[in-house]
Amino acid sequence: MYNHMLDGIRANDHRALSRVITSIENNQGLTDEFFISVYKYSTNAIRIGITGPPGSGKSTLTDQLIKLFLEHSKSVGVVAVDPTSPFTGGALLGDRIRMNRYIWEENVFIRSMGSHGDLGGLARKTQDVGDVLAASGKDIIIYETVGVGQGEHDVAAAVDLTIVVLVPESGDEIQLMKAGLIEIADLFIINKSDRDGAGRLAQLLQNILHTANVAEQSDPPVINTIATEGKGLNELYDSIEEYLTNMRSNGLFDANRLVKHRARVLGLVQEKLLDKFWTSEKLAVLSQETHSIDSIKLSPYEISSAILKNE
Ligand SMILES: Nc1nc2c(ncn2[C@@H]2O[C@H](COP(=O)(O)OP(=O)(O)OP(=O)(O)O)[C@@H](O)[C@H]2O)c(=O)[nH]1
Ligand SMILES: [Mg+2]
Repeated sequence: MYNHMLDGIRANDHRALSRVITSIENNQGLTDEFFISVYKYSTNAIRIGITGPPGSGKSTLTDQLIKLFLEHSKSVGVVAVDPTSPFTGGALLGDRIRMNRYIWEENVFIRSMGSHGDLGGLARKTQDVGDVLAASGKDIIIYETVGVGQGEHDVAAAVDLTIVVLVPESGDEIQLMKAGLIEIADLFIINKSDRDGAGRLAQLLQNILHTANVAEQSDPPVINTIATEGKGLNELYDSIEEYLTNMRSNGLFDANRLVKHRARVLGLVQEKLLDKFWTSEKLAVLSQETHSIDSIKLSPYEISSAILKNE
């Protein structure tokens, strides 16, 4: 059965890809053996994360980037991850509107994934989906995710290059620092630069980045774009290429991948242990010990000890 699925993936059969991704989303009986066989073919793809506030233009930018990658004879897989949405399968409305022109294009595959209320598993699933798309031969995998909370960190942990999208309204220095996006960005975009304040924000950001840069590496580039008009997109494309070339030549590309690889293994081990641990008996103890408001008189330490006593 896995050979059949793997053949479909390797043949870039988009229906097969859809089916496999749905199985991953629903945790439907895919074994380690399957993921191991997919992984073998997945390491050549470059993974790019695009994150930023809701409505900042991530999908419009992704759409424009797809066009540029195609022009450079590169195939693209897109995973639009929305941790706040329970909807999955096919595209979310906004993405569908902007990206459906690629629906018959065999070198582009776009898929949205929601959380299913299961945030923990989402990070793993998006990585698995990335592997599947990579194994289908896509040169570039783009993860689009809303930067609200954990999602952007999960994406940053899974990619070779993280792009943070801001808009002129993204605010002052304190807001930018608080948003926690500074640390994860390899490259900044100030989109909607047709609006007031884009130049000012770019300047402010460059100052912050320069001050924060203690490692004496070059500061992350800040690029102004108007995604709806395609403006600044060539510059963005060139910056992506340049970033990857530099990372490769100074060895950081591989070092970065290795760190992330290790983190992925760690996460997987934790998830497997947890899955194994929470047997129905233990879940029964948990619900027994926490079934009424009186339960809060018992210390969490006491209850957890009771659950862990035979470990
Ligand atoms: N004025 C202006 N509008 C833009 C620009 N880029 C995108 N938009 C518009 O901004 C709106 C949101 O764009 P999206 O690409 O859906 O933004 P997003 O970040 O993917 O949104 P979510 O996925 O919902 O978080 C759309 O109406 C776009 O047409 C821009 O450069 N200038
Ligand atoms: Mg979007």
